[in-house]
Amino acid sequence: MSKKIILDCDPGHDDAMALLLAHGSPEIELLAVTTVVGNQTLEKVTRNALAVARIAGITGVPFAAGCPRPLVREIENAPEIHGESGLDGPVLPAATLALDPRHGVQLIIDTIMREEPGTVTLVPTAGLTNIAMAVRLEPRIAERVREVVLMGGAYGGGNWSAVGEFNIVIDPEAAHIVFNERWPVTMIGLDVTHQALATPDVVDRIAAIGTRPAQFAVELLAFFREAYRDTQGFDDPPVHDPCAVARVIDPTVVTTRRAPVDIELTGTLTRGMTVADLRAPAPAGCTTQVGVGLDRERFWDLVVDALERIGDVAP
Ligand code: PIR
Ligand code: CA
Repeated sequence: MSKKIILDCDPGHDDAMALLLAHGSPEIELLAVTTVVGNQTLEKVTRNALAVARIAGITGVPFAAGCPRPLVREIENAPEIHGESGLDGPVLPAATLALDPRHGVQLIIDTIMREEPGTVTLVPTAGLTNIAMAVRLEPRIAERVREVVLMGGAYGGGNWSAVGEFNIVIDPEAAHIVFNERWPVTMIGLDVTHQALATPDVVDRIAAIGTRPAQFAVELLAFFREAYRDTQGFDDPPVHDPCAVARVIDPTVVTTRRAPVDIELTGTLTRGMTVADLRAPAPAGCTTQVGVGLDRERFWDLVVDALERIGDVAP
């Protein structure tokens, strides 16, 4: 049985890879795609999402724009990682899909309330503004979603501060809402995604597929490699967001531990830290899990397989 997901994203090179993985995976039924301010402005990430849809040949899936700024904080984007467009590198085609007229938050709510309870998984790969807004506007979604599997956070060191990960730091209040809801949350943080390195052999495998969408992925990874080398000192770029999708496709790809997680809102050095209490055992009723390990081989097999299944898409 395939798993129904809503992808909430801010493309973003790795968000684009997550969209390709979701679209190309037979285990996933992509119900909706929503965008949120993050790596770039809402306008830019939304345009990028629609461009990726065209490149991947995604049709019949509603795309909607969500929140243009975080709940409390000022807007923070990441142009040093994703460029001025949010998806620098490949040439992006004009959109062919029309945006859904609904607000992204409304699309999330409508989709969850329409489907059978317990069947929809929320997959946020950006700041959690839309998800927090959705559960405040329609609290019943907290019991209705199957789970939230998000890319964000870290327990072993950050990328936007010493201990903070970008998706949480840019809207910690939204993250606080999401992590303290009744729904099950699986946090796929940097501890996992820094193991998902697009090494040259991985890029070669993708290039060998020889299709336009695969070539697009190669171009994304080439830009991401340079950005990560120049700004973060990484030899190979970590492809964060597809790790959350991979966890939904096959839970064994990411090993997790059940542990309480809360969000630091007031620290001077630690604001936006995902404080995970990994002292075993987790208390009864703990609703949060934290990703601790990645089956790299299986992960990249899933990505390559998805791109092969997407095949060639007419321009
Ligand atoms: C990646 C991101 C932001 C900043 C850096 N340095 C690297 C984006 C990715 O799209 C991913 O969702 C998450 N935020 C990783 O922190
Ligand atoms: Ca992202």
